Amino acid sequence: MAQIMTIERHILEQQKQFPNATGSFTRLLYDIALSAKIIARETTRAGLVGILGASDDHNVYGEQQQKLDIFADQTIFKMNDHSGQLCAMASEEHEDIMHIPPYYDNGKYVLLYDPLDGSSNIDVNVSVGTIFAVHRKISRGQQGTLEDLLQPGRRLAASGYVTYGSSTMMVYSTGQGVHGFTLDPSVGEFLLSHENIRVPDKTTYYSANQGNEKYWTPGMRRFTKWLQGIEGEGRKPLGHRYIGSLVADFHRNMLRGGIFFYPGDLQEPEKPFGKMRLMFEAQAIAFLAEQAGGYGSDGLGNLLDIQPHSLHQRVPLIVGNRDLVEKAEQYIRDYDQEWVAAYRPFRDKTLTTP
Ligand code: AHM
Ligand code: MG
Repeated sequence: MAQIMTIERHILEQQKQFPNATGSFTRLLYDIALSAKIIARETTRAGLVGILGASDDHNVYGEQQQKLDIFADQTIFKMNDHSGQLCAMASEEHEDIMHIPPYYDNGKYVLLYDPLDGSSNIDVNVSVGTIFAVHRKISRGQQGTLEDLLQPGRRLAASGYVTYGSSTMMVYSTGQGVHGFTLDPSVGEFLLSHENIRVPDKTTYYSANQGNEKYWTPGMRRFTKWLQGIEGEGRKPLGHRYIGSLVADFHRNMLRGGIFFYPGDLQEPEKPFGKMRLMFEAQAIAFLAEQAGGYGSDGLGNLLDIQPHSLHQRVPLIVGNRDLVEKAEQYIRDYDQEWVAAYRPFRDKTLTTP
């Protein structure tokens, strides 16, 4: 029988490589994994709510019914606010920084998360995910600040995601490769199933909401034709796959090779940056991509080098095999000067805190 490695043991083994590690980081990742199990329990029951659930807004356990994204958001906060590892959190569901309640200890990390990404897919039984990113505290005071949260992706201590699909998987990186764990519901543990994931050289899929093509820039439209083998050197077309759940789309492409993009556009000239959020989606995903041998870009350069200026800042996201992402950058350079001129000021804006 092959050796069974739980996520907890795996994190501990990885931390052994840092002689000064106090175990704080290990506990933090373990608490995130525990939150994921609780969220998975609810997402797998989602379709039953109409049958079992409670017209009076209470579920079968007598608990108040909540929308799943709110439930996921509160679960992650509550699992992590009292552990002593964090000094602040930020969530896609909240406008502002979330401080640790005064009666709990502050720790040396901050956590950013998108509790249930792609949650519109829940009602139709399609995969959703949780995305998380961990930065080290850099400010001096006891409490965490925006300065701690708004660090470039290059400095991430860890990032990862959980995909609630045909099975629940947690995938994370602490900068030592990307590792995937599948939840075995019979024992309630995440078990190592995908060690040291590498993006394969052979590319299989491209993923984008092609319904938006008419809004895309000339460069991105031509790039798409290139992916389809219509434009350029007549390459074999890639298959098109799009779930509309970033975690699931990225996960598939990381395992099979390919590219995901949600580009910026000029549909509304004052919003040239697309849909994805830098701090809750793009940074974490770009970090994982790079750790797996791929690359994440906003079309102008490496997403991990962008200095963030606000929590809900949006960015174009182009991520996957490096050669494909660099090809997209080349098309943008060659054909999208107008868009670049509109987008660059948003990218280069600086943080202004009181
Ligand atoms: P959300 O954070 O509001 O759930 O939106 C993010 C999701 C991603 O998971 C997905 O890649 C994208 O939005 C899909 O957007 P669209 O429906 O425009 O294709
Ligand atoms: Mg989201």
